[in-house]
Amino acid sequence: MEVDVKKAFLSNLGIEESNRGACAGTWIDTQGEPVVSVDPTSEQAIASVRRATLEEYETVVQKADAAFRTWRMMPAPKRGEIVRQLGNRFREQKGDLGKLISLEMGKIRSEGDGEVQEMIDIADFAVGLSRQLYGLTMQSERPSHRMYEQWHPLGTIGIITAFNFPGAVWAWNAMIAAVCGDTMIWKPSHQTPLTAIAIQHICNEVMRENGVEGVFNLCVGDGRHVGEAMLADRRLPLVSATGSCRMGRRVAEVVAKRFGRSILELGGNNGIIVLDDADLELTLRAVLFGAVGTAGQRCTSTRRLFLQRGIADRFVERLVGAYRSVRIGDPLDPETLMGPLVNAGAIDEMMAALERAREEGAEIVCGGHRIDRPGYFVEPTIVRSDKHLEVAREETFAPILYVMSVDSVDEAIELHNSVDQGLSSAIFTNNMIAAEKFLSARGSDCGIANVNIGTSGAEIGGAFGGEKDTGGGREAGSDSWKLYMRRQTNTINWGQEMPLAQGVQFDLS
Ligand code: UN1
Repeated sequence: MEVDVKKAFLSNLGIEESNRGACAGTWIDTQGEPVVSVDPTSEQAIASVRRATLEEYETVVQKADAAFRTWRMMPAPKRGEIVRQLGNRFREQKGDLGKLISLEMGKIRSEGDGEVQEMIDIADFAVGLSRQLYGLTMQSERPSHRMYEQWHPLGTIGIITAFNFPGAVWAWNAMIAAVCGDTMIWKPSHQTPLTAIAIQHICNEVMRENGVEGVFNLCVGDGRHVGEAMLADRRLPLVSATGSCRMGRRVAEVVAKRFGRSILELGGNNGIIVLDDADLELTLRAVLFGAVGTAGQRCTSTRRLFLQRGIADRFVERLVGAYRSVRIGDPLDPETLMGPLVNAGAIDEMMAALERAREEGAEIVCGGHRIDRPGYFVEPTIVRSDKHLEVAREETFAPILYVMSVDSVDEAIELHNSVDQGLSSAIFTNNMIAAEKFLSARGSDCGIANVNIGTSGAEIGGAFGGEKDTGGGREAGSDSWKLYMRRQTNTINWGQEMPLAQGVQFDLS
């Protein structure tokens, strides 16, 4: 983008050359170390943000906590109405926000727009949900007693997000938390603070129009300071965090110590099983999107491929052909299918993983190099080996696909489940028995298991998250909302007696 055009585009989204990094109703003049957001395509600085200090964080929590006291008393459908307006604003700004995400994070335009669509979708979902925060009624064992449960707002929620979905994952949490009556503090990734600033401006506008303040709050800060403060802060009854397993372990530990609740969406190591009878056209497209889409930087990216022997060589050959025709380049160019990695460190990690694969005796079938041009570009890479590589047990946030051959669906499931992570999984087959086996209790051990659909690109309607080291959290659709509220069981005696449960007698005289 031309410098002037870029400046105008950013300023339209409320982004200046230097930005304040915290907002609680109004923007706070943050005094922390500035963080520079770098365009991974050009390696040029886009703009900078001043991080919040611990004192500024304190101001944000106090405001959020004060706002909770009123927000929780607003009827949920009224909160839903405000979320509806927010969703509409995302609709209006979809193009610009999508472009900003592409610029700052490096995903291609269509995926940037798709991410904003995911924000719109979850807003719509939350609007409907605002009239459906249902509790159950139960049959009391005591005469003239009524028993039921209701759901109350929980408090101020901490939302910690990663660079790869700089808008959607916040929205999954924020839209649901908002209709549930919670206020929130968002700590975005230091790689993508500008997307957060733009979104915060939109929230501010909508909230101002509704005469409400302090529901959506922002705190760009250091993990070691602001992040740690959030984890230890008893005023945040729930911390929802997306990131690495290492980071999640720390979140779980510190939050649990104070009996807080956490929602963890951590690393994935997602596999696709392809059986001999699969529709290979369909499979090819799904594997390509899963492994190369977002340059392999989704939690749900396909990292491992288990091919039944009958089709293995043929499929790899076709996959290599497809990999070679992937257009790599500027994510804002509509012709591009794969943009850059997020930073130079990501390239180093990718190269280190490939080195380990070679040491373990694997073959790099295609790709494997950094591309010699400005920006953090790499070739999408296929690694083939006879056994399950040790390096393939770890999540490397890069477009590396480890391919293994298997004899049967049982062997494939066993290998598939042998890693520590458990986010997303898929099988490609037209054999109903194999598919059902994969979905059964002895099948995939992941939070998401698909048939003839790849591992990435889940819709918001389902609960999103995974098992084992993925952290066990669930966000977005289904009944994930329950984690953002507190449950209260109520029993009402409308009779003149005081019978005790379990038939206990406790009378004077
Ligand atoms: C993530 O990578 O953290 O299912 C989220 C998907 C997207 C969300 C990914 N809807 O790939």
